[in-house]
Amino acid sequence: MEAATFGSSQFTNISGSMVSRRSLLLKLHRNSITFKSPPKFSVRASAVGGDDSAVTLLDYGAGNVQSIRNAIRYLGLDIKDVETPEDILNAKRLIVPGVGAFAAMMDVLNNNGMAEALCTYIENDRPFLGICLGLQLLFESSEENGPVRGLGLIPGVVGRFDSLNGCRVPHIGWNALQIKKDSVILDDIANRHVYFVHSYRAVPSEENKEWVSSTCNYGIDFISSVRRGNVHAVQFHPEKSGDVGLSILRKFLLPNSSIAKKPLERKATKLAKRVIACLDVRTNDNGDLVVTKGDQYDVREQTKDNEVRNLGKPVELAGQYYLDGADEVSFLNITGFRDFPLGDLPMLQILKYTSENVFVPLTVGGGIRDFTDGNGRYYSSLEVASEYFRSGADKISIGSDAVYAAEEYLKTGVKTGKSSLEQISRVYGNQAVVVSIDPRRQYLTSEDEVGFKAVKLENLGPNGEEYAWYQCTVNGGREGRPIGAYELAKAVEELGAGEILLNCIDCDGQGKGFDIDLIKLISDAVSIPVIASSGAGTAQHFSEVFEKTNASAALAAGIFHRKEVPIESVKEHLLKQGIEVRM
Ligand code: 1PR
Repeated sequence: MEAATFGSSQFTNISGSMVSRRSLLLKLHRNSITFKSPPKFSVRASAVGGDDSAVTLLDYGAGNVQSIRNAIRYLGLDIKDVETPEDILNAKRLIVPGVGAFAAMMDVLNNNGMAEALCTYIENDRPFLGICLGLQLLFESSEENGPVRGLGLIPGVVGRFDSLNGCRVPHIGWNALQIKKDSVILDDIANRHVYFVHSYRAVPSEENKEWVSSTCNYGIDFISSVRRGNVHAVQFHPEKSGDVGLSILRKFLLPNSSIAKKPLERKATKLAKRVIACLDVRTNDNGDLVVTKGDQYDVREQTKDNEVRNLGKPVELAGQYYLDGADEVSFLNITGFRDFPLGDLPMLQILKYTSENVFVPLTVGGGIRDFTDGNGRYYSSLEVASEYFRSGADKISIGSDAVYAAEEYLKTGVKTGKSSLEQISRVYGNQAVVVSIDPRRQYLTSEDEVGFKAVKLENLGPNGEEYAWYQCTVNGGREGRPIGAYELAKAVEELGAGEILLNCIDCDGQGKGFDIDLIKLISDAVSIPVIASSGAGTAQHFSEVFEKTNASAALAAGIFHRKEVPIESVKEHLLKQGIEVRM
């Protein structure tokens, strides 16, 4: 089926009649909605190429677009960044990736005359691919910090997912598409999982149905892609959707290239549980950055020399886990709390090299906080995080600094907006901020012995204790703090965390299974996704954590590094247990 093209500036409006874009925009200007002015935002506008091998990229400067750059280069194409509206009008193929906040993006596009150029480019049916916010901007408006007006090319308002219907927000992970019409770039994708990370979505309606090429279900059916003629936009991230995503990009960028089809064994039907490989990274005594792994956070060998355990090279291992089917890869710079991360250039290089070949989400953590160096130069945590994003990270993870921020918040009841967590999630969106919790079990004989939330244990403590609370620690487990994991998780959700990485010092490296009591406690307490971590020793431990708790993902380190249980076997086991995973 060939989709209709639109060489003229005719659009279907909310009531179903055809109007010109200009009159639709005028209507929006006059209608009763009060649109908030988008906040001011400092911009780095970048631009595209004139020759056929170059792709024009609109980087409006508010988010991490390194991943899409890497994917385009991986496919053998050059990138020319948009610097002026004319660059948009002259583009042969234009990609508008979008991460960050809707208002900030529209502010930039409106102030630079890019919005008008984009409308003209799209009206002329020129090859366009919008990604995530790049899809949302086509709609009339978004409720994100708004309402804020969009380009108004597609009828509909972008609204927030509702966590009240049992779905965790943000929607993070690999979900399945229902193809609604021939979309050219999505051929063969119907049965495969693709990677989403967003809190806002547009919904299909009578008014926009001629645009909708696929939907996805997450509590409700929302629009996962649109297509009209040469204009495409997707809510998911093809640049982070592994080989499936690369084939989507290839079809858009190189429409005449032939693509080898991977035989399909299983059909994707819903949001998959994620399996994450984690690499704890630190400098060893020879000064090399290595992947290490501790037992209850002790990463030194029990030998005379007491050296840091060396389990391999970070870039190589991450690349291998990608090929093995890891749904995400996390790097934790475990001595980041005492070193200055921006002085840690090897870590930034690891991210840079890894992201050139690994097309699933990359998270990096360790040492994200405000910092003043030896010369008195102050770096905000936002600068530190931005450097990680520029080097290829998709999410950053905050440990110690989030504990201090939560303690302060619980003490004063005031959100200052100044913590690293708040600053980074405000600019990059909460889906880009993970809080990593390092709790240690503290046994109790009765539930109300301390002022922190306690759980009744499945297995009694060493002295027959029936209860425990989970004390948060900082600096890699070295210091216990007066706050429980439950209290911390709820506080950081309010402060803007998009996801929780839930470690457990008692279980770390033990291979005896995840701490089900802890993971159940936290995953029931918050409505953001929770990643279960620490203690995986067998594939069965993964099915146990997904069957007994509401964890969205499970992470392991030691068993993958020591090649005891391959990622593929974990996934095959989960499938046999009826748990949906990405294959
Ligand atoms: O506090 O913001 O600088 O962040 C430091 C980060 O480094 C935190 O995320 C913290 O969890 C991590 N970290 C600090 N010290 C250690 C250590 O091991 N000495 N690693 C450490 C934490 C936990 C997981 C591990 C799982 C799975 N390691 O990363 O990978 O427990 O292991 P397993 O499957 O082998 O059981 P900041």
